[in-house]
Amino acid sequence: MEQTLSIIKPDAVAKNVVGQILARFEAAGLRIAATKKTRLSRVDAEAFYAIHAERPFFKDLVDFMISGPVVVTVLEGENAMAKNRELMGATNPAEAEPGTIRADFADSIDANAVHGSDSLENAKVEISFFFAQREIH
Ligand code: RTP
Ligand code: MG
Repeated sequence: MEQTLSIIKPDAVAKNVVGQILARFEAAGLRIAATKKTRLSRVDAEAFYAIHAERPFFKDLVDFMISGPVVVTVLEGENAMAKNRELMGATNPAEAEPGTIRADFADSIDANAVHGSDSLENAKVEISFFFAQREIH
């Protein structure tokens, strides 16, 4: 069964909408295979988003991701990666389809509520960044 990584970002954790976001995953048929609340160090966030290291928004992205705790979740189900991306909506909440997580909970392109793996290959890397195999069920 396909797995993908979701991060509920510091803005959504601060807004106390973790349960509402996780409920959307379940309502869409995805299962929670692992989940935990954690806080990224600067080194963690720079490594996690290393693919964006040369982008102009990199420092803002890292600063934002370490600004408070996050909730990381392994989602499992048919087409889990694409399904999660669909539930999330566009990166910029102003462009996100109504009813998506970002349309409903995000404030800006930086504080955009959730992260989701964007390929199966990245999902594997991102899941093992946060979880040991024995923590995933
Ligand atoms: P994510 O990786 O967080 O799931 O978001 P994404 O795939 O939709 O977007 P991506 O292109 O991977 O960018 C990662 C995060 O960087 C911030 N960003 N800011 N100011 C900008 O132009 C800009 N572009 C991207 C966003 O917070 C985005 O989620
Ligand atoms: Mg991305």
